Amino acid sequence: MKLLSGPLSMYGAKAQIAVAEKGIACEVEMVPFTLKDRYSPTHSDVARINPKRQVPVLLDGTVEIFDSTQIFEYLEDKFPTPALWPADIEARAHARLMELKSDEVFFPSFVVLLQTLGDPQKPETRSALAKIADYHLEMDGVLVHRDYIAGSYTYADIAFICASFFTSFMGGAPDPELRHLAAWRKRMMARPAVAPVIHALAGYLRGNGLTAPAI
Ligand SMILES: N[C@@H](CCC(=O)N[C@@H](CS)C(=O)NCC(=O)O)C(=O)O
Repeated sequence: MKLLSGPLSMYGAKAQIAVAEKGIACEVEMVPFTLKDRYSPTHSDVARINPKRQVPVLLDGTVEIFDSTQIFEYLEDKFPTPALWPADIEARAHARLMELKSDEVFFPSFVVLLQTLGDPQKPETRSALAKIADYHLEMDGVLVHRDYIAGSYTYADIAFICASFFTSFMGGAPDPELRHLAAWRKRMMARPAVAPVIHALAGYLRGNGLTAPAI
């Protein structure tokens, strides 16, 4: 099995953590990426397999798929243990929704910050930071009575630790007073499958003269 990811890819990091949690023998290859030229030139397998020309891409024999959430589903079907979706149908629906919200409700605010370069004078920056802060508050509430977002540890946690690393980098670090969220981040960073992936992202930022968020 081979996973194509990128050294600064939020979605790629999700798939890398999932593969590590499952303990799968999988080669992880970082596609060419620079801050200046981004993903150009596109890796040949990414161009061939993904019409969106994005990472992550997973190759496993005849299976060649893209999109981090599709990869989660494939890994879960092929390697059911340790389970990373809850067994209970309702809890599973909730976990899937929280995974989607991290990618599609929370993370887009990071994209706005990238576009404005976090300029506090721009109303879009202030609006994005406010949305990030609101989401952190919501997640702190979710974590009051549970260790993980959907109860047991799931892909929803993997998605949110990756997304919140990136938003923190652009000035959207969570308020340290949100102690349930802070405890969750500590719990996540204690996981052997999570810490190396997040530290590698931070290392890439530092290696390129950027300040990595404390996490
Ligand atoms: N929904 C996709 C998003 C993938 C994505 O946006 N990948 C980014 C890297 S984090 C990428 O490859 N961007 C290159 C491009 O869009 O040209 C997923 O979950 O995998």
